[in-house]
Amino acid sequence: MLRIAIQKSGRLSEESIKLIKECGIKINNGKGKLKSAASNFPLQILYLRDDDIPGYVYDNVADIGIVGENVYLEKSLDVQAILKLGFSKCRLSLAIPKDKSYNGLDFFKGKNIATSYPNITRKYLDSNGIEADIHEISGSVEIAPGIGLADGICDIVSSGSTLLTNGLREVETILKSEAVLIGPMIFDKSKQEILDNLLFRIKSVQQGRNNKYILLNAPNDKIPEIISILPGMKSPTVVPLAMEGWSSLHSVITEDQFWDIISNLKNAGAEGILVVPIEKMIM
Ligand code: PRT
Ligand code: ZN
Repeated sequence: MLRIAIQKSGRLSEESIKLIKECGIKINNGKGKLKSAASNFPLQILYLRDDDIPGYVYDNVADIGIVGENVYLEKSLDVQAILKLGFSKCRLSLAIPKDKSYNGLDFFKGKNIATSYPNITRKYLDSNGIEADIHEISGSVEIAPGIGLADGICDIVSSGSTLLTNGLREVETILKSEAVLIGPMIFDKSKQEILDNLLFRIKSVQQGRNNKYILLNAPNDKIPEIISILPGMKSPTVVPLAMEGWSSLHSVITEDQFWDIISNLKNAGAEGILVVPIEKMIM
């Protein structure tokens, strides 16, 4: 049995549960539950506050966990980041009142910075040779400059609208963060086997999310040109259509690639282009 700790409720919880379910693992995640067991995979899920997850993994209360890199790095415990998960993306940034002029990091010399991330902030300032006072506060960091508690803040930014409504502007990005799967430095053999199976499933889901199945029709004489436009992968499947002289081409491309090549495909004579999501992809 492998125990995974995920956030009980918040910005990580929905995507964490979705990922587990997309791995084909059946869980009953009723409201208010503290833990649940999967019915078709040796996995137990513990629902916790995100800040506690690295500590629980370190103490072996949970075997693995899902947290933001920001929390993982702030706790700086002896646990490892096993895999980036691609959701709950955000950044940790320094921000100052928008009417203050900013001429680089020297601005912060001898200033007060309010943050819930004192360790990451301190490390960043130290590595840049800036001495500043760090005020650790646990929430509503963005109001600190407005009430005279600090000259600037270091906080999580996503859209930037929280900064804007509090009269602040982002001046430095310290860290780009996304959800990560964390675990201990060393696993038991039996746990490692379950983890390997889980990682195989997660990677198949991730590959599926990043790729699309593309189908298109083309006159046979256009096929070589169309194949030259379709990026990467092995050669596409070419299936004859009922209509004489026409074929259907099937291939796999990443979503970004699709938007880059769509007009080239059309110009080369492709018609009836379908782009279909892939549920899982095993490389
Ligand atoms: O209760 P618990 O302790 O479990 O949850 P929490 O309240 O500490 O965390 P939660 O759910 O807010 O965030 C969990 C994780 O999501 C964070 O550790 C980040 O890795 C990630 N994440 C992604 C964010 C954001 N986006 C985000 N926008 N975490 C926080 N915010 C906050 C930020 O603190 C600020 O107040 O949203 C505000 C900024 O958002 P914008 O869009 O206005 O810029
Ligand atoms: Zn938290």
